[in-house]
Amino acid sequence: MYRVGIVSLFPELVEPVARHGVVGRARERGLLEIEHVSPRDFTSDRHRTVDDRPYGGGPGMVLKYEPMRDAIEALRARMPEGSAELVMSAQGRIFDQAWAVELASAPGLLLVAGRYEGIDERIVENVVRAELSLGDYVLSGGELAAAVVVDAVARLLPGVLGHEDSPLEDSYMAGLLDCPQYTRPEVVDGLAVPQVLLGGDHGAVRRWRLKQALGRTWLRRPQLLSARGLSREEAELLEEFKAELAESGSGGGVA
Ligand code: 9D3
Repeated sequence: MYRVGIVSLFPELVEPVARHGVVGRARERGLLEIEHVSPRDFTSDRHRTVDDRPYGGGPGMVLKYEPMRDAIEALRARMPEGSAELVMSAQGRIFDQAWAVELASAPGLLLVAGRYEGIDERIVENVVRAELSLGDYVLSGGELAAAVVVDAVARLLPGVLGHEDSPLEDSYMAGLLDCPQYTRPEVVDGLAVPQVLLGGDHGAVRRWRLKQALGRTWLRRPQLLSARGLSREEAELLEEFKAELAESGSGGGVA
């Protein structure tokens, strides 16, 4: 059983992800457990104060150290030994699939989500040292980031996805953008499904999909291709893609 613990003032922002879809099913099947702890429950004053004004002045409020520390330590005591611990923060290392795989191999995952202008920096210095960012844009808190990480990690846990859920995620497509997909009808608004997908030649379908995945990755995210490298077959398929693109004379639908 993989354990996720989330420290946050707004568990209701994470809960929908925990209730529905792949993550919800994993919980129902006992493969995953998610627990929320609020720093509000670790205050001692009458107003249950979790935030205060920033030293040095400026707008907004900062989450106080002690309620945050005590919430993290209470949760940590219930997490499996060796669990990963991360503060959600735009100052962190940017999340990617390789990191999701690494997190899924730990026994559990403790995530700290902040609000307002941020968390007292001494939490990062002294309690949970690693920070994770989703990317270079501004959210209004860490809860949605925590939900993204939980979703990405949960689907990697053993037994969570049946093979039927991932027929196009065979390892040969790893590190590439997805190929285009189609379902019925065969023609709609004058647009036909590529002919190769209609015949029963599984080898031809596999090569077409791999070629499209390589071509789209080359067009849209070339740095993914240089990071991954290409097999001989892949290099040939990509050359075919480029030749067909030149022949069709268009940009290939790059957004
Ligand atoms: C530039 C923003 N800051 C101005 C001094 C204020 C601020 C904005 C947003 C402080 C905290 C936040 C909350 N963001 C997160 O908690 C967060 C986040 C993000 O904003 N972007 C990408 N990944 C993440 S992970 C957590």
